[in-house]
Amino acid sequence: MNLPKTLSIFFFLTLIISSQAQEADPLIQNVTARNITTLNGLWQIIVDPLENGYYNHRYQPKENGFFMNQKMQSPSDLIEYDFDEGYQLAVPGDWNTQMEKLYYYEGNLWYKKSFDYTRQAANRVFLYFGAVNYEVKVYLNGKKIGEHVGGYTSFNFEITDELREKDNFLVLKVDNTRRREAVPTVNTDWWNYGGITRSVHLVETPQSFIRDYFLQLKKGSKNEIAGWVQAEGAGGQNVTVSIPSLKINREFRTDQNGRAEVNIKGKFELWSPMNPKLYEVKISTGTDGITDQIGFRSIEADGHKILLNGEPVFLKGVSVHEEAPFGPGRATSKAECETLVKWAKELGCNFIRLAHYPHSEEMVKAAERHGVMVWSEIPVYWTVLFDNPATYANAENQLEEMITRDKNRSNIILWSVANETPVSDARLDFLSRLAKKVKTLDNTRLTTAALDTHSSEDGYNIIDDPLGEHIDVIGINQYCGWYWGKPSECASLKWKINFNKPLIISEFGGGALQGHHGAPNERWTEEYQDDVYKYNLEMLKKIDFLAGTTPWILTDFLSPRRNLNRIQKDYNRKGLVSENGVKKKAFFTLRDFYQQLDGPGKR
Ligand code: GCB
Repeated sequence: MNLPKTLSIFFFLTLIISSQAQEADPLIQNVTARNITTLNGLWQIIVDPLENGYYNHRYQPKENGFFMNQKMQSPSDLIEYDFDEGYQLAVPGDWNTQMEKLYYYEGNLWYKKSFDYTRQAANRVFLYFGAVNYEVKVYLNGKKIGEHVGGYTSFNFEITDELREKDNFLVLKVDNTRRREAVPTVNTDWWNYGGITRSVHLVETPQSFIRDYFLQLKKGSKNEIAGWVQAEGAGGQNVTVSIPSLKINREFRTDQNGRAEVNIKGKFELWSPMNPKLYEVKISTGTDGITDQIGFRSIEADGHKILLNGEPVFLKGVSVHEEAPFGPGRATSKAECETLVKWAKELGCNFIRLAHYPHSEEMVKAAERHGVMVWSEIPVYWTVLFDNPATYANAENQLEEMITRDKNRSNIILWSVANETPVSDARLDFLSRLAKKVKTLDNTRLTTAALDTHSSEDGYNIIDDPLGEHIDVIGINQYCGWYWGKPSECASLKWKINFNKPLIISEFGGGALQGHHGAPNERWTEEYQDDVYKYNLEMLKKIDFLAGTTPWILTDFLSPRRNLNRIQKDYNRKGLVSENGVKKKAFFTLRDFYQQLDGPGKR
């Protein structure tokens, strides 16, 4: 046997295995519709940059780390920490904007929450996290429950056997150190908000329960739901799926793996921005039942057009970060998500690009209720290590977690695998594999990625990134009038596309400090930003293969790359709305453009 090859296979396997150590349980679908007890609220914390609570002075993991939540038992004891004498942070929430001394902090931090809990004797209990950035080890009552990597997706662990009625202590070791091999990598243009940024709940279920389900219209159909229900426990159970308002009540049977294939024909009122119809759908087994609000719609690409329910639709969009509408910090509440969606609606949007990572379930649901379609993406951003198998495994895991959570949301029409990644063979292999993976998880939606353009010919920008072959819809980010060219030069930019596929201009824009006025050629004024919009919108009007756009970006957002203090104060100023919620001039320019598109005979 060839030794170097054997070694490299061994190395590869070790990387994959170590990247997936103590994986979370398969995700429980639609957690908030279940019997939950929230652990949101104040948690005790210890800031531990040296990981002193985890490693000893020989850098070996400690048996008695901070996860033991030890207390002095006698006056002579030496225990150099006490969660209950330290600081507190609100969960959900990022740590950076809750405590001044953590503003720039990237590293290791411990969280602790004590609680009592009585479950019904025969039931099971799971510990659910909406998201923790970036890496977390979870301990309950001193025992390790599991770990998770990836800062923007949900995960859960079963804790039935570890849980007691009184004085549970849940300890998390959270680390948001940026790493070259991670997803995202070290280099981004958003704040690396650390901590438990989304909700934490205890979820109680019967022994045998409905873990997951996928109920959407069959690809290419408008009158047939095709999907499945995954139940825990023995096979051969009956699963009932009912939609009371349509008088649909159908029974299916699980196979030996607990999975029931579902197929339901019906006459559905289809979900659309004009009519965001959601049906109450009830799924039940002999032991469990769950209700969801599900919309049904079809989405397809036909040449350069995107068809929603069989009709061409122009995606009037805007990009959005998961940034609190009245910053700073992560958006954490339903009300904040509603505000962001409301602003997008005021702009005239029927679409948002949730950049650059999966946003909270609340955000996706808020958009769904308001008839706003969604582009959802994983943080494969700029220069991740495309030739590293562990990086691929991590990206694929985040992709799977994103799709697992949101696959029943009718407003999600696009799964995006990457943003502005440099062309290479390794990257093409990496991203095309991700695009293929999407189809194995969900073939009802379209794939996309935000690309750059690389070549020009006879005054045309040519869209020819080889990844275009592997995705359904092409996204292009371009910053004419900001990073290159003058705003007035943008109107005459011309485009050619080498693929018979829809195009979305997934970013354009420029920065302005809200309230800063001046001549249109003065950077950072609202007038300059407005000109960037005016001329770029002129350009868009002339692209006949354009299917939509998501300008960059709805609100100003924190990014440590933005160091021009007079203007930026750590904010990327390309928002159409300031961090205090005040609309800039360009907001109204984009709104007018979208209103014109709605006029008679327009797209
Ligand atoms: C981009 C990136 C986005 C940045 C933006 C900017 O191309 O995709 O993440 O924030 O440009 O403002 O430079």
